[in-house]
Amino acid sequence: MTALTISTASLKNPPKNVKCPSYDRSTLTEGILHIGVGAFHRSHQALYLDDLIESHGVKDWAIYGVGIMPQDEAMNNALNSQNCLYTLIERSGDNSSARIIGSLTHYVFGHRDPEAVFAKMADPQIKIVTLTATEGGYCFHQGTGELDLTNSGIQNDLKNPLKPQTIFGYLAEGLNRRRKAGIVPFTALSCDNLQGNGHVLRKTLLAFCAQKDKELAAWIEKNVSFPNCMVDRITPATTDAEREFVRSTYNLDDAFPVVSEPFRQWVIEDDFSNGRPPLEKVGVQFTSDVAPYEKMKIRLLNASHSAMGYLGYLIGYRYIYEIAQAAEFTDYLRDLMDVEVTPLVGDVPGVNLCDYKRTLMERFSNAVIKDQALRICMDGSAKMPKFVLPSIVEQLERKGPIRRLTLCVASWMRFLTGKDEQGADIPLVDPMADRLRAVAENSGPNPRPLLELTDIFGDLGQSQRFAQELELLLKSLYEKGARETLEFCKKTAER
Ligand code: CS2
Repeated sequence: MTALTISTASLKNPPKNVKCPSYDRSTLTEGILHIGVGAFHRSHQALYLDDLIESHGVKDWAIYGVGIMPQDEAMNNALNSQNCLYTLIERSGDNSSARIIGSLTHYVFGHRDPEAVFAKMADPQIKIVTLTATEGGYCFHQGTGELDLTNSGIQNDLKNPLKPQTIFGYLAEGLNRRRKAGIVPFTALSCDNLQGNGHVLRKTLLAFCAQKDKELAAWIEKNVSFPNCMVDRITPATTDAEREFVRSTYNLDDAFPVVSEPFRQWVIEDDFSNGRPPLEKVGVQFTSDVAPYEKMKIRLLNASHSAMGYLGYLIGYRYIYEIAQAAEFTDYLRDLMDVEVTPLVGDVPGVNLCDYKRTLMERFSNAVIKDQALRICMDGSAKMPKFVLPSIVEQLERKGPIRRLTLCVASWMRFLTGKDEQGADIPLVDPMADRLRAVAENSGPNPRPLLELTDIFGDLGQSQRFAQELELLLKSLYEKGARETLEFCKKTAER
């Protein structure tokens, strides 16, 4: 049987086992503009909005999607050939469910057509701009927390405001047009894995705007709200295997489906200066303080991911579920979370941390979503300072245990040489890849030259205790290999 191509027309006669929007998409208006329509946005935020439209008839919060990176071309082609519809598959064990999401109603490739993005940002109907720009997209210096004005994207955006490359150029131009036209600004909501993501966005955007127009910066400071939020859903990158799964299981021909785990969570600070969708109706938690939730998620989930990714890859695993299920990782991951991270997390309202960690291990072990170790290992220069290093800093302050967290950093440093233990190439995906590889290759088991990169390590490189731990573990990774170093760590780390 020929597979059905996804489009508005095919929604009229969809496969029986696929849930489709029952609402008329032509009656929706777009209240949200989202920058960074990748797998995560499509498995998370777009689903919440789809639920809201489907179950509560809310029609004025459809999403206008934007891609600003050159590599978003494939998403642009796929979505625009499918009327912005796509299949979301949730998988766990033998269960799989498919749903076509209708809440994304436009997709524009800002990299080619920035003017369309500015015009939409200036449209009073847009009340919120949401962002998934990745951890590295905020271009701030780890040591100081200040916007990195030497970043080439930032420099471009200051010189060429109408041809921006970063979120800052787009937000500044869009907000400036609203200001000049006397339109209330939109709320700017970061949906990235950064602690205090709203605070970070506010600080970096104000610093960017102050470089070009002090009045604009002052107007934004006074009028724009930047809520913090915690987002969670493990969503692997789409590969041909997922396309094939959708075709063979659901008889759908989708150029860019997305596969995720069933779990999802979104906790948002209720601070929207220009209205918001009633997302509490579909399971979003609104609170006055997101900080405990963010800290729990980033320090436990994301850091454990990094700890599994680099070390697991060096040992030879390629998928996160293989690592989470491997007996050699069980005690390491448990103690990393229980001994080195949990004491820093504190109380999280309504959450039992033991249950939370147990659920994390079940989620990591999900074998059917096939989350790639290499997805986790991407962009380590941006993730390490957000997920792992802050816990080491806090443990050093309280003279607590750091060996398991330090092993994560050491395995990242070993990974950065771009060669695994058998001498095979490791594909390094990181904006700083060339620089990091060069330093890692030259310095080998000596971590000090990498530690001197203050844009990643801040002041942490000056801690003798941390440097010595790192030396010990990195030397062992080079001399004895990843598997033996993991055993050594398990045996010797403080409890
Ligand atoms: C992962 C996250 O990229 C990473 O390193 O830890 O993408 C993770 O899967 C999500 O934050 C889960 O919500």
